[in-house]
Amino acid sequence: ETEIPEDHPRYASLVTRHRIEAGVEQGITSKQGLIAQGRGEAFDYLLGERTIPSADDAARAAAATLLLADRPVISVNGNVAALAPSETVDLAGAVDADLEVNLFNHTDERARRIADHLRDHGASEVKGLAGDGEIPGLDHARGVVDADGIEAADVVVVPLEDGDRAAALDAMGKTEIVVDLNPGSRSPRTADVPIIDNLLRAVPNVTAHARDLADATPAELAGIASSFDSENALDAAEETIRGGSFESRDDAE
Ligand code: PTJ
Repeated sequence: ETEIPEDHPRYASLVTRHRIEAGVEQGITSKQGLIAQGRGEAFDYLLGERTIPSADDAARAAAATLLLADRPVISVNGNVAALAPSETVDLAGAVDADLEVNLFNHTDERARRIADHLRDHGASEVKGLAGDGEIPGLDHARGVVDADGIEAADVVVVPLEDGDRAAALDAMGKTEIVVDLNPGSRSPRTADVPIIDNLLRAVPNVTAHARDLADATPAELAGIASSFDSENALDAAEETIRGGSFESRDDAE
């Protein structure tokens, strides 16, 4: 384990890279996951590596949507498992959602390792190993899910989802919550609730909002969910990226 000094200006970014590397070494994260992380980091840099106000609003809307759901499922891929296993298990507990391993580049081996990894971080049940359901409209390997998991879900959290699958889930009528740092990506553009933020900040933030809303009435939750405007959230993130100046980013490399 490499020691990274906490006062290093790029501490969070270096820890994240280390986790993704370790994920690849443990057979949890795909090599493609390294590339995805690099892409995400570039957008995070442009956003100022912080949760912008519109992303916080989205996290609150996501929490309300999850608390109102009948059968919420959080989809976990190799990047999510490596970066935020405990945080993802905590979110599932806070909103009473199922966890399902769902991989873009599926192998049984990696799916099993991810399920074990989540259990090591406190998950009691992990779905995604049965593969007895499908997302219609995708080729077989990409569309396999659990019949009593994502197939039956009304609300799905798909952090870092591929655009085709986000569209196919949308066509199934799912309410989708997507976490993605790129506001131009197809998956957040398809989502009912796009959270343009780093997964590492977004997942615990949704959990914090869910805890804060634990005593809210269904009417209050519905009000929060319906007043959220996904177009505005995407526009706000894009404006932040386009309008930011490098000088205001105090940790420029
Ligand atoms: O484990 P698998 O097989 O399911 O594969 C997972 C990846 C992520 C490799 C796969 O889904 C993939 O190739 O994704 P893409 O098409 O590269 O898209 C990844 C998206 O996630 C990009 O839009 C990135 O900007 C974004 N992203 C990367 N890291 C983060 C992120 N968004 C939020 N937080 C991050 N840490």
